[in-house]
Amino acid sequence: REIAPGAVHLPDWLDAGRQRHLLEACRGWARPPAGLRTVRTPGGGTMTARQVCLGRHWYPYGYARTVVDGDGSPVKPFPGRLGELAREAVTDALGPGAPGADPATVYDIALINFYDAEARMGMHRDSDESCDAPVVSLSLGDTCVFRFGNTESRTRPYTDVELRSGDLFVFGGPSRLAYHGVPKVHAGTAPHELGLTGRLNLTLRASGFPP
Ligand code: MD5
Ligand code: FE
Repeated sequence: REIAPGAVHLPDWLDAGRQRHLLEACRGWARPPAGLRTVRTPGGGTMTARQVCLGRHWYPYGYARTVVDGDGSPVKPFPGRLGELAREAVTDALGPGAPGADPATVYDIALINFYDAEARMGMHRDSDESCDAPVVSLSLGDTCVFRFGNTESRTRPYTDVELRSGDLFVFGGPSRLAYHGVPKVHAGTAPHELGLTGRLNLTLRASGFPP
């Protein structure tokens, strides 16, 4: 389950009840104002996964307090219980002494990506935060192929991992700035009782920004 130094995959970390609960919360956050939006890239393209943010609004390539590229509304607050969930995740994946498991690390941003059957995410690095605490990733719904690469380039070597509903992935240490992407979503593989068509991924991040 250690895919690379600092990159730990814990399959089936959320039980069915916690998955349902988290999905319901995400559906609420996805509603306007400051709800789900299509991300437009500076080159004139659009991202195929649609996104909603809590705490701070991510747009290529920075963070804002309002939905600067959408309805202009203030971003929904980052709920304290997501901070507790992040600490629990880092502790389970990397141990109680790991950076990010301590109360001094403030998790304050959630990015939630909704993928339909055709959605993809190209190889990229997450480098818009000012804090090197681990990123916590939770997956719900359809299984995807997650491509975990290297810190030098978007190309090989990389490792493909299947992320399923309920899986936790924690990216810390030397893996924090690795290239990664989602080349494929396997449509129709979500647990039937969850009631989700497609895939949802929630990432929890510590920005390192002043409050
Ligand atoms: C997803 N999301 O499945 C992925 C999972 C994103 C994003 O990539 O930016 O919203 S989170 C993957 C991630 C985050 C930080 C570091 C690394 C992977 N990594 O070092 O591989 O929607
Ligand atoms: Fe990313």
